[in-house]
Amino acid sequence: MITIYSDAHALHDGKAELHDGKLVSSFEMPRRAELVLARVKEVGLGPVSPPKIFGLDPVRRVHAPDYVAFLETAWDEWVAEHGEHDALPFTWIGPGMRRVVPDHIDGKLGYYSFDAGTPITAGTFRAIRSAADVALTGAELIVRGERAAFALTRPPGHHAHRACYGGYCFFNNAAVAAQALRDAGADRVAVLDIDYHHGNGTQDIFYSRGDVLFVSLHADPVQEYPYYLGFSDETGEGAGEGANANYPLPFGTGFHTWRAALDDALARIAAFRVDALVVSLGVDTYKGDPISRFRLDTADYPLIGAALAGAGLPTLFVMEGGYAVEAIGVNAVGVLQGFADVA
Ligand code: FKS
Ligand code: ZN
Repeated sequence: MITIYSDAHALHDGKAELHDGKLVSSFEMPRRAELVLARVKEVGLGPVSPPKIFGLDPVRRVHAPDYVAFLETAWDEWVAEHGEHDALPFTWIGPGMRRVVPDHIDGKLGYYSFDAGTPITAGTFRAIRSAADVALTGAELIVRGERAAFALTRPPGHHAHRACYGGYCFFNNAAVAAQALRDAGADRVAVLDIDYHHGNGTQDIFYSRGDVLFVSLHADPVQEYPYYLGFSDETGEGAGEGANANYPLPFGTGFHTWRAALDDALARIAAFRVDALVVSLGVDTYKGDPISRFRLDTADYPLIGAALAGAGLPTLFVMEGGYAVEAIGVNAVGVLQGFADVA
C-alpha cells in the first residue's frame, strides 16, 4: 500500500489548547505523523510518496471561498494585532446574535470556528494546504486503479465544516478526497469515520447529498466532544435522506461492542453500492489514549483493517486522530497491515 506524506505538516505546531479550563500543551503535534511514518517504514508497508500540488480549487469544492481566504490571511492579521504567538478565538456567535463577518481578527476567529482547542500558527496555512494535497494525491491513486492508499494527513480534518474550523481541523481532508473521487467519475462514495470523535464537519458537508454516504462510529455526543452533532437520529436531509448514519457508543466501549457497530456500518455501505470508500482513520479509540474513553487494544486494529478489506472496495485511508503517541504508529499501521493482508 502506498503512503502519501509531506513533512510540511510540521509547519503547523500549536503550542497550547484550552483543555479542562487550562491552557495545556497541544495534544495534536507533529510527532504524531512522524511516528506513523516511522512505523510505515519499519514494517515495510510499501512505498512512501510526496503529494502532488493540486492547489486550492479542489479544496473550494467543499469549503466556502471566504473561509479559505480567511485561513490564508488569519495569521498575518493576528500578528499585526497581537504579535507572533498562536491565535486562539475567545468568543463565538451565541443564539440571538447576528452572523456578520467582523473586520477585527478576534471577531473573525470566532466567526469561523467552534472551539478554543485549535490554534492557528505561522505555518498553519502551508500545512493544511499540504494535507489537502496529500489526501488528493491518495484519491488520484484510487482513481488510477489502486486498491488502497494511505494519506498520512496532518493536521486532521473531520471536524472542519464548509466554513468553520475546530477540533484541530481546518480543511476537511477526507471530504476533499471524497469530492475529488466524485469529480473523477465515481457515482457514489462512502466516508466511514472510525475516529473516536464524531466527524461533524464531514457529516455536515454532505448532509443534504445523496451521492456521498457518511457513516460514523464515535463516542456518544451526550457525553463527549463535539457534543452538538453525531446523534443516531441524524439520517440526512432532502436528497441526502438515508445517506447519513451515526453509531454513538458509550464511554468504556470495548472491541466487542465497537466491532458489532462496524459490521452494521459495513452492511449499510454495501447496501448503498458505492464505487469507493474513504476511511477517516483515527486511533484515539485506543484504551491508552489520553483524551478518549474507549477501550480498544493494539491487537484489535489489524482486525479492523481486515474487516474493512472485506468490503471489497477501492479504499483511501485518511489519517485523523490518535494521541497516545507511543502507540499511534503501531495502531494506525496495524489497521493498514490488517487490510493489506486480506486485500
Ligand atoms: C477537551 C477535550 C476535547 C478536542 C478533541 C478534538 C479531537 C480531534 C480528533 C481529530 F481526528 F480531528 F484529530 N478536545 N477537554 O481526534 O477528532
Ligand atoms: Zn478524534
